[in-house]
Order: sequence, then C-alpha cells, then structure tokens
Amino acid sequence: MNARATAVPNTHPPARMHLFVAFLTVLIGALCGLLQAFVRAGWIVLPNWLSYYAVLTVHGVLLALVSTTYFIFAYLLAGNGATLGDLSRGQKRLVVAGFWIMNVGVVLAAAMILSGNASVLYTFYLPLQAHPLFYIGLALFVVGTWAVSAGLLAQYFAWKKAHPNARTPLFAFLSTVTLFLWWIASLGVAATVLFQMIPLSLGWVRGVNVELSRTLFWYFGHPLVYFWLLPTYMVWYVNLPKLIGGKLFSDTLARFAFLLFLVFSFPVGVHHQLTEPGIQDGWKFLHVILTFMVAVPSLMTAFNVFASFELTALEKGQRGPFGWMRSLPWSDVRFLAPFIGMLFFIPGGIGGLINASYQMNAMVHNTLFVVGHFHITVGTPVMLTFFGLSYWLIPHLTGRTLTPWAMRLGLVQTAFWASGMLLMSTAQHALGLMGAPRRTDFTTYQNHPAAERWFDTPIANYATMAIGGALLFVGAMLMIGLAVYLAFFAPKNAANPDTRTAFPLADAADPHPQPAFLENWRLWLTLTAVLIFIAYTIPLIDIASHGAPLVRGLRTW
Ligand code: HEM
Ligand SMILES: [Cu+2]
Repeated sequence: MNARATAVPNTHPPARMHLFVAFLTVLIGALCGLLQAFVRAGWIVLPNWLSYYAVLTVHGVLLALVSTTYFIFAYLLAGNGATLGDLSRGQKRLVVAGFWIMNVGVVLAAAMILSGNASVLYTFYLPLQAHPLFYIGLALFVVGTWAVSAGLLAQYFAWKKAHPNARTPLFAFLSTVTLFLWWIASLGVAATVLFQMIPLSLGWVRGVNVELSRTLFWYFGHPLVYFWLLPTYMVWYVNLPKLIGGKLFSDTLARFAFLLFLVFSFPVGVHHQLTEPGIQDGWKFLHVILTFMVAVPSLMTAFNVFASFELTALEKGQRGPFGWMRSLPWSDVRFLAPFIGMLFFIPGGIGGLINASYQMNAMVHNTLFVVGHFHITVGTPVMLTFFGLSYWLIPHLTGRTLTPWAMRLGLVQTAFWASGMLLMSTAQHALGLMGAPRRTDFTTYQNHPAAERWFDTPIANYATMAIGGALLFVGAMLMIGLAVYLAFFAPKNAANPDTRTAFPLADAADPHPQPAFLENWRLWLTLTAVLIFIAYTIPLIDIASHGAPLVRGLRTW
C-alpha cells in the first residue's frame, strides 16, 4: 500500500448506506414539494386518489425528519471513523441494526401516509389520528436512531478509556454533544408516541390529553432543529477551514458553543406554543427569554467561522476589510454551497427571532411566513451544507474522484437551489405577512379580495413561489444525479487507487489545551437536566392535572 494511503475505517459501509437512503428520501420529498407549490398556485390539480395533505405529510416527514437524520448519521459515522478509527464488532452491530430498524420504520410510516391512512402532517398533532402502523413506524425509527447513536457514543467512550490523557479530537467531541442532544430530545417524542398515540390508535384508551402531547412534541421539536444545525456547524468548524486552506480560529470556542447549544436547546419548546391556551403566560415568557439565550452560541459560531475566513486571508497575505473575500475559493462547490447556506442563515435567524417574539408571533403564526422561515433555515443552510458536503464525502466513502465537470455542474446545482429558494422563500414570507395560511390546499376563499391578492401581487404571489419551487426541484434532481455519479460512475483515482479523498480535518489556531471542564459530561448533562426540570415540571403538572377533557381521535380526511 502507498504510504500516503488513508486506511479505510469500518464506519465507511454504514455511512454509505445512510447516505444512500438520505438521497432517496430527498428525491421523493422534493417531488412532493414541487407538487405542493404547483397546486397552491392553481397550476395543477392532484388526482382524486392523492390528497394534498398526504403529499404534504410525505414532504415534511421525509425531508425534515428522515433525510436529515440519515445525512447526519452518514456524516457522524464517517467523521468518527476518520478521528477515532474503527467501530468494535459490537458497536458496528448496533449501528447496522439501528440502520435497518430505522428503514423498517420509515417504510411503514411512508406506506401509511401514501395509502391515505396518515395525513397528519409531519407534526402528527393529536387529536388527528393516523393508522397505528404509522406510529409504530415512527417509534421504530426513533429506536433505530437510538441504536446508531449508542454505537457511536460507545465508540467515543471506549476511545476515551483507551486514551486517558489525550484530548478528544474536535470532530468526535462535537459529534458526542450532538448525539447526547438527540437522545435527550427524542425521549419527549417517544413518550407521546408510545403512551398516547399508539394506545389511542389501537383503541386501548378512549381519549388523550392533547396539550400534554403537544408539549411533549415541542420539548422534542425545538432541540430537533439543533440536531440538524449542530452537524451543519460541524462542517463549518471542522471541514470548511481545511477546504479553504486555513485553520479554525478557535477550537475551544467551538466546543463551548456546542455545550451551550446542548444546555439551551431544551427549556425553550413552549415558544412553539405561544398561541395555545393551557400554558400560563409566565412559562411562555420564561421559554421566550431562554430562546433568546440561544442567540449567544449562534453568534459565537458566526464569529468563529468568519474569524477563520479572516485568519486564512491574513495567512495568504490578503489585507483590508474585504481581503477575506479575495482569498476564498469561490469556484469550489465544496466551499460555495455551505457558504451560500450561511448567507441564507442571516435572514433565517432574524425570522426566528420574529417567530419567537410573543407579539410578532401572533402576526405570523400558521401563515406561509413560517414555511418561508424553515426553508431558509433547515431547507438551505442545513441542506446546502449537506449537499456541499456530499461533493467530498461521497468520493471519500467510495474512493472515486470529484471530476472537474462534476464540480462545475455542482456549481450550477447550487445556483438552482439558491435562486429557487430565494424566490420561493421570499414569496412565502411576503404571502404570510399578507395573511396567506400555511398547510392548505388550493383555495380562493370564495374569491375573497384578500385571497385574490395572493395571485396578482408581484413577488408576494403563489406563482413566484411555484417558479422558485420548480428551480429548487431542478437543483434537487441535479444533486441526486451528481450523487449517483460520484457514488457509482466517477473515475477511481487511477494514478493511485489506494489514495482516497481525505476527510478534511482542519487544525485549530489555538493549540493550547482547553479547560478540562469542557469535557466534564456529568456537569453539562446535569446542567441540561436542571434547566429542563425548571422549565417543564410545573407546566407539565398543570397540563396533566388541569387539562381539558380527554379528546377522542379524529380523522379529518
Ligand atoms: C424541492 C424543494 C422544495 C420545495 C419545492 C418545497 C415546497 C414547499 C411548500 C410549497 C410548502 C408549503 C405547503 C403548505 O403549507 O401548504 C412546504 C412545506 C414544508 N417544507 Fe418544503 N420544499 C422544498 C424543500 C424542503 C426541504 C429541503 C425541507 C427540509 C429539509 C422542507 C421542509 C418542509 C416542511 C417541514 C414543510 C411543512 C410541512 C407542514 O406544514 O406540515 N422542504 N414545502
Ligand atoms: Cu423552536
């Protein structure tokens, strides 16, 4: 073997399998998105056997819940392999078993949605009642993620035991925080699925406490967005500085920001329930205040990432306030795609502050504004980062190479996604401010004048949304085509088949050992638990003891 050859860790095969499913779900999810945008513009009418709400449920479930999770596990597996090495036999078994359990869960849930038995949207709020197999599928999916996470966490703790004096590589540290966050978050959704939804759908109980279920859902739902964002930030911290030929500004700051995300992601879920009666406003106030705390690690991240760009520019001899711009590799899709994602995150974050503000929330609640918001958060910063990542991760995992023409097509793909999202999300934000609701099939509300404006205003127009949606769809298809090419057809490195694209790991500019308390998991997990306890105990007791009468399940479709 060549001296420069990178040993292939045994995390590669499961990482490849996860990536495969991720792209498959993007394919179906994007098709649904296109249909939704066209239906709402009045351009197409779905056949009778296909309900708008089934399509919308597939879209939300597959893109937001499923594809993200598979992308994340693929990335974490590959990165843990690159920094910690092989999984033990037992760990690998857990990971592979988890992958298949997740798949069974996804197939069950998808089959129920597509057969019209689970048009409950991706939030599956009670009292909407789906077929029991939908909930069983969800439960299996979550259990599968627990197994994969357990394998990865076990790998980390085994590594730590074997290297008592070494400091954990940055990637593995950040990956561990992410997995802890997922574990703690998923307990909430598991609780409502197992103890409320499955018993209700099987007819074991006559009614359920809806407010309790929603609160458990959002206890999970907010940290869920951090489960998407943390791996995205990992790409920005660990991989991007290397790809641009520089260093991460501060390793310590990155670790600390992640710990703050862990702590502050949980006691904030009620900011999704500001319009709900049944939760006292004092608690809503507390959750809103804590929500604004999450801005702190977010700004720390923005600072750290842009400081890394600046540092790289200085090292390359670029000076002046815009020197960093001249030093970045604009024609490298592996950099450009995540970078555009970052740009979208600026209005995305501002929109988040609007949603979280008590009074402004009342204006935008349940309108298309919210849909615009999550397409420029999870739909762009997260997705474009995963897409950009694929251009090197797939070659890394398959031993093939990113050819120059694939790189160029990748830039085109990124341009389609970015311009499509710009159009679609701008239209959605504006339509929302004009009162257009989210989650509705085509309707003109009996030609109500307010609704007619949604079809004939510039920009704030369903047609703009649909044109954006079409561009996005092209972007998604190009991405999938390129992923297939990179996985199966791109040339192997002919000169030296043993050398594969490395997993790019940046050095940090602050090499001194960081404070030991950063790796004191007991401390951080306790702090997380204490904040959860403070934020949720009394509201949950209130909801359980003064709740509205139990409600029977409903099938509205
Ligand atoms: C081809 C690209 C996409 C198109 C054309 C598209 C289009 C749409 C449209 C028009 C809606 C609004 C439907 C309504 O409220 O009636 C929607 C909802 C949604 N989209 Fe997308 N989208 C795309 C990609 C994505 C991605 C990549 C994600 C997340 C990773 C995503 C997540 C969601 C979610 C969670 C909803 C809300 C579902 C619900 O309200 O239950 N979309 N999308
Ligand atoms: Cu939230």
